[in-house]
Amino acid sequence: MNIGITCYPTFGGSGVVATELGIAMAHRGDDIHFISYALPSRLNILHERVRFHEVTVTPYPLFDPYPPYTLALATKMAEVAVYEKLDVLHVHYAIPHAISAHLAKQILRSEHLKVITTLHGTDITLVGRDESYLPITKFGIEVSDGVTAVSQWLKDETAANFATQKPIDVIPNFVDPERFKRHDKSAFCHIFGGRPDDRLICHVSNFRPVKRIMDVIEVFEKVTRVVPSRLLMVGDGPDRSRAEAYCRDRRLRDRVFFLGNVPNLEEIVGASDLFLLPSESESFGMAALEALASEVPVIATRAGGLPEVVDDGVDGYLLPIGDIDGMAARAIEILSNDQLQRAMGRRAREIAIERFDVSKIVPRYRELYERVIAGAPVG
Ligand code: GMT
Repeated sequence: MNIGITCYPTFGGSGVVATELGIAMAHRGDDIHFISYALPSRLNILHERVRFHEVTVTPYPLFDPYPPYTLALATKMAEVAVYEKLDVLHVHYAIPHAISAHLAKQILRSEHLKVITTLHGTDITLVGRDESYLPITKFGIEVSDGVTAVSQWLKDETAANFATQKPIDVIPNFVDPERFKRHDKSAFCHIFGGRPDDRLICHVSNFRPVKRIMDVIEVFEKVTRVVPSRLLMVGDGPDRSRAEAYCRDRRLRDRVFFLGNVPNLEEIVGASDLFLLPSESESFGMAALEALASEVPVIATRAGGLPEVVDDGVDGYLLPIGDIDGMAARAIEILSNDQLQRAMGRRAREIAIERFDVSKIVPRYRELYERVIAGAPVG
């Protein structure tokens, strides 16, 4: 099958899922064409069946300050669809990608090309709910030939907030357990100036307000008073400066490390003893799944789709949003009991493999493509 994939190429869960999906499908024999304004950040392999098509927006004084990316993307999608004989355009994140894909179909007047839209979360819960985007998001969903959501929670939110009857397939995110697995932590304790038995706590996100990274720091502050530990903050984004300033003021700089968007994410996550994800909302929580697959228990909030990923009391704990004391108490409970930490970690990996192994989830997308192409009912 010839498949076009469009996503946001920068760091972020939807781009990660789109890229990993494309790579996995190429390994299974499909031809994959990524179409975006930059090379997706996780697209770091050379594969004969993977191509990248860059979208450039021709500058023109009248376009300042709003260059029409949506239109340039639609034009590139139509061009690639013709020359590469695409069967499917699979867009990740509804806005503006679903609209560009619909336009590409219109440009080509094509019945052959099918558009699949995968909803990831903030495209529905934040951006899509904004009045200025709601009607166009709803339109993008309704004109797609197939729609998927990464959790049941997101499917329900979409139906409720957009008052749409559009059938939506729930296909959860996935993880490659060969890549995300336990790693030796001894080297990391040394790098971060700790002792070998110090605990490593990890957080990975885009440091946007929805991630509540100040909660991560406050939980850590309480934990480190009881259990000697280091906090590894992976990622970057708008709340980083505030969090770093707080750590400087509270003299936490020797224990909290802001690492940025590291290339060796799996080593850092896999060397950690605990993962914190205290988000306000999370349609799925890809970072939590990668931690679980790496045998790292997760403490997260009971928000959005997180209960579909983390089993409360089994491979981590779920607490109310903003419950710093509760999260700190659970973190101390796990980190001061080796046996509990290891048992939760082992169960975490088993569950991640049972439910979210790449080899189980990717075929579900492939089946959806086939159903849509055959004109069979979806959802
Ligand atoms: O987490 C973000 O803010 C980035 C966002 C994205 O679209 O890149 O992530 C969303 O999609 C991920 C992949 O499906 C999910 O794992 C995240 O839970 C979801 N983020 C939110 O719902 C806040």
